[in-house]
Amino acid sequence: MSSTREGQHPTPLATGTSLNAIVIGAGFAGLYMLYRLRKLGLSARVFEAGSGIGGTWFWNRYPGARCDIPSMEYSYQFDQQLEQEWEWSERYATQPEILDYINHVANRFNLRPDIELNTRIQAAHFDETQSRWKLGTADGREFSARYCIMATGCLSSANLPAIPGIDRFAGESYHTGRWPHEGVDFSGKRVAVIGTGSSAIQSIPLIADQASELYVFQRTPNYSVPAHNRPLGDEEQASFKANYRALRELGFKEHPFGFAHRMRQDLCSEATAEQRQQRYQEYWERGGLQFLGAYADLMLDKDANASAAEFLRQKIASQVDDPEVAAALTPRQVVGSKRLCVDTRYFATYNRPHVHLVDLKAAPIAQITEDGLIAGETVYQFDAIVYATGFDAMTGALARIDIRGRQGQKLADKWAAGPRTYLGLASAGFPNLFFITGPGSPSVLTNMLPSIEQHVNWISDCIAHLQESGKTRIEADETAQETWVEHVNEVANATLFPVANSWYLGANIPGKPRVFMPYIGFPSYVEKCHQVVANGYEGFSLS
Ligand code: NA7
Repeated sequence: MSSTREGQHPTPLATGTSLNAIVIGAGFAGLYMLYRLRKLGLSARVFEAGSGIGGTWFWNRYPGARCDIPSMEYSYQFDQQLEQEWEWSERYATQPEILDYINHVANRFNLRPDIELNTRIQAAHFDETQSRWKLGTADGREFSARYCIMATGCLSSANLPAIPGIDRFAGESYHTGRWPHEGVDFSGKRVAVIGTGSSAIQSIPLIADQASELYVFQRTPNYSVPAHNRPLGDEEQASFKANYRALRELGFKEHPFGFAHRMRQDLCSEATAEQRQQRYQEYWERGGLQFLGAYADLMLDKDANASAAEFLRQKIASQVDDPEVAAALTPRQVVGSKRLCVDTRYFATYNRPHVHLVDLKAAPIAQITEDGLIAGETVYQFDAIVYATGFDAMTGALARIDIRGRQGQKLADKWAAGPRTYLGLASAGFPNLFFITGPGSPSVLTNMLPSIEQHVNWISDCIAHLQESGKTRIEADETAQETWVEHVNEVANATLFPVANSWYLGANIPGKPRVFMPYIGFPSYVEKCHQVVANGYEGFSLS
């Protein structure tokens, strides 16, 4: 289903305008936040740096870009009619289809008139005397608002590595997260892809279909399970829709990562070798991220995880013809400690004669040159470079804004040793500032859509409460925040998630403090948020 009606975005807001709320970012989070603020009867505007809405799905247009969460679950649930009327075409939706859906939502709820595009907010300062946020745009305008809500996304600040000579390359350069809207034709070209995370794994088979030669520069190999993507049948879709309420509920109440199914409870540590093999094979055939749910202890028990890792390593060996290439593609880290990838034809692509894997472990990239790069002693030449080098995750987009709270304290200074939030929603010293899926909340370790909706619901209920009770300020308490940060770490350290150099820890960005950022366990998190409200906004000060 496609939505073609274009709504009208507003003309630039006049400098000096005062509003009830300002939202930064027009992805899934910003759109729903605006919807809820309007329901409260508040004046609000969303500012978006891009020339269109969609956030992550506006920017990530590389070949093969798809969601790794099944389409039927990766959608809003706040409006049951919307939920019923939208039809997804495939098990895993493509980027264009998801963007189409976002545009449909914006039109359906007439959200565009309050979304200003092409506008980057570069400063947000709290005015203590008035209890209001003063926001400044890159084009020099200033506005004020009682509430400032960051809907800036977890994977929105592209990471271009600081490789010497990076500006010298005379050919075409692309980052997967900043892909040209008109697309790129690699036909007959020699192409380099740097990186082998999810974006690379999705795009490499398609780039290989066009390129005359493809060089993949790999620093760390990743595990990947097949997507087994397919068209969604009418019956399958109808049956999911008929059970939407109950299925969504499972995500909130039972599944640790917010998925719409029951998590298995049986343990790998209690299974025989034969049973494990059978179970992994069954999950391999189902495909997708749910592989990590084959047993309840895969992310808790090292030996259990090792058996799943071994299964996946064997699968790489069975897909790749050249044993040396297969060995180089074989990961050694704990499965799931770096995000598990979901692919279509990825490993088999290395069987094509024009696709070459370059293992950077042995010889890192020394420099980019005018027509290629040098890794170790070897000189490579190509016409285009694709940087599939990921993002400054979870805090990168916030760090680009000059955020100052009470007494002029900079958020960047406060978070210098790692982000400090209460529930991932707020930070002490920064009243009336909310983060949607901020660090310290389940966010990237869940299906993002229910996580976003849960946060937006919490924030709007909180604002409604402040309005009704005549209060003008809410601020997280330092002690509640520190206890929460400690708890986030404790929970993570009881699992195998923090053991690799992943972007969950900021380890992909040189100099970024190594702190595990997402909170593990969606249902317990949701319950905690309920309790906080039930106990009169426990851990917050309202005035
Ligand atoms: P990822 O998963 O962060 O992957 C980035 C890849 O780029 C990864 O293989 C990195 O290797 C590699 N990388 C980063 N910097 C360099 C340098 N300097 N040299 C060589 N290789 C480098 O980003 P994606 O965009 O693929 O996926 C992000 C998320 O989006 C994904 O998890 C899904 O949730 C959707 P490393 O592993 O750091 O050694």
